[in-house]
Amino acid sequence: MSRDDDFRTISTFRPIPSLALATLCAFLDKYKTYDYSLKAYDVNIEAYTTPEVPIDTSLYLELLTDYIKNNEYDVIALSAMFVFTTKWVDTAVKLSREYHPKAKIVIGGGYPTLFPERCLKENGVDDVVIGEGESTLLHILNKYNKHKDVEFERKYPFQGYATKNTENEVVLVQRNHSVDLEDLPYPAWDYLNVKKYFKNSGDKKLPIEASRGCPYSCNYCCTYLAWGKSVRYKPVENMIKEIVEQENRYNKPTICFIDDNMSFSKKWIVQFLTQLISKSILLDASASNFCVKHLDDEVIDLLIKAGVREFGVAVESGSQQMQKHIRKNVNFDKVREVVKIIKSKKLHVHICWMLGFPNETLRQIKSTIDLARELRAHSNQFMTVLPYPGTKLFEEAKSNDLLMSPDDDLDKYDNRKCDYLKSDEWDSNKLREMSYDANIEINFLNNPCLDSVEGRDYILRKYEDLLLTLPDHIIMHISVGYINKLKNNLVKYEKHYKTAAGLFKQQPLYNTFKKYLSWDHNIINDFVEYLKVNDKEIVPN
Ligand code: B12
Repeated sequence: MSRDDDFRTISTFRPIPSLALATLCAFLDKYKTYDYSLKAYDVNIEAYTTPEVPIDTSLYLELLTDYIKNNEYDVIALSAMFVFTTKWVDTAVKLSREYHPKAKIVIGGGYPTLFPERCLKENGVDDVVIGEGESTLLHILNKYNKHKDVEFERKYPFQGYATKNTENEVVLVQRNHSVDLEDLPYPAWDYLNVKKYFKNSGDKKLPIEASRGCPYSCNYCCTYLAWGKSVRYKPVENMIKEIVEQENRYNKPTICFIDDNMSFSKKWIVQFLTQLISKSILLDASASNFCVKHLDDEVIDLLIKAGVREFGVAVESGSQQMQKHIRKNVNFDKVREVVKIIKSKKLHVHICWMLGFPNETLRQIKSTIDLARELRAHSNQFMTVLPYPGTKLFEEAKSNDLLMSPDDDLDKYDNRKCDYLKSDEWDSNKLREMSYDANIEINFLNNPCLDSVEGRDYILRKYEDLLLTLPDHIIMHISVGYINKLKNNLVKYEKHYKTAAGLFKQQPLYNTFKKYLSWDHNIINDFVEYLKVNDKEIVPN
């Protein structure tokens, strides 16, 4: 785990296998009419070393060097999801030019979709795929091989890319069609080292997509640039077959639906879930990114019956004004209704929140925390706003001179840091403190799971898992100790309270966690009492 000065910003990045790679390989295998062989390599999943800990990103350089050096190829196709992967694109391009000077380099994914010119001019790739990649990649490979496939071109015109002409000028070709999701073969997971990922990460997650596209215009999101604004679905039968195939091949993996808005079409989701249930296919699934506008009693019921045990809704702000400003326009009464339904059915609800929008006032940030406090979801993610380059929010911040650093340094736009925006009312320290305080209070000290025996057992398992990733999280140790005490498991109670007391000796941990000992909460009071009775002093070394 990379340890920076501040415990609160430790990276817990745990990627899952790349659906882009599996989907692209499957598509090429199915539609290519020129013979070439394919290999895929997912640096993220190769960088897992031990179960339960986040990936070791310091291995990227070694992994990329070994792979590029030791493989022969004519074309290397890079997938770069985030803008801050730009430095790794540079590395891969440099290595490829060094070891395979004749090989072509093509790139696709979120970063090139937003910055095609930059990829050509600064990263030095040969061709860029903008947005949906399947058909365009096939066209580019046909171009490199001087191969013509008239039938394929008729079905999917060669569009959605950027390249350089003979004068070295950038040429952009817009896309005015989308891939028919009915044409997508099942992702070719065999190309990736999925079993090694299961073993090394201790996770068993595989992503799956049912749809592409989102009709909304939330100003912090730019997913519509890749997928368009209309929502397209895979046919229900194909989804079911894909799930069955994955379940059989990988012995019931945890299926993660990655759709931006899976329940947008009530007709589709009801059909899909009803068929799953009627075929007795019980998922072990998580589903994120639901929009409360498209959740109701019937859909939630079906999700539970199909095996979805935990799912996330994105509310983002508790200020109605801010909801309007970010163009999310969620109605809080609808949020309250949905959370109530989910909780009444004993389903775990996770809510995503964003703190620190451009020009957001402290009062508005507090309204967000107040709404989270009121809703008492089982878990909440309080993220400070990352003005993602390419979004309207980024443009707004830039034109209002609110960006902290020059926008051409995409490396800086990593998540978890808070130093992006200027404000008269808050700075990055204040924001980090507010979001961490909200996290400690709402996720730990007032977690609704604490109210019942089953709830406590459930959260105990979660915390024990999380402690493998964050072994120095003092409040988590105190919470685990407290729950064990309620369960009359006194050995474990002592062990975790003792560990918590010991961890306070480390200055950075003391700086982060000491303040919470003055908060008036059952869990804290019990721990403070333990310190008193055992004559333990909290002083850093
Ligand atoms: C799964 C996921 C993650 C996973 C990471 C992925 C993984 N492998 O583990 C996790 C949960 C860790 C994650 C984290 C984050 N994520 Co995320 N995530 C997604 C999500 C939900 C699905 C991605 C996916 O698999 N899509 C399906 C595949 C098929 O699509 P694809 O990857 O885009 O690939 C297609 C094309 O891009 C292209 N393509 C891709 N690669 C290549 C390569 C070549 C050669 C070619 C030709 C084409 C090509 O073709 C593919 C098929 O059409 C997307 C939303 C979405 N619906 O896409 C957000 C999304 C990618 N995430 C986003 C963000 C902002 C983040 C965070 C920064 C959030 C935060 N503030 O913390 C973090 C950053 C993590 C980090 N590194 O620190 C944004 C990215 C914005 C952008 N680039 O436009 C998205 C779009 C969500 C959104 N709506 O804003 N994320």
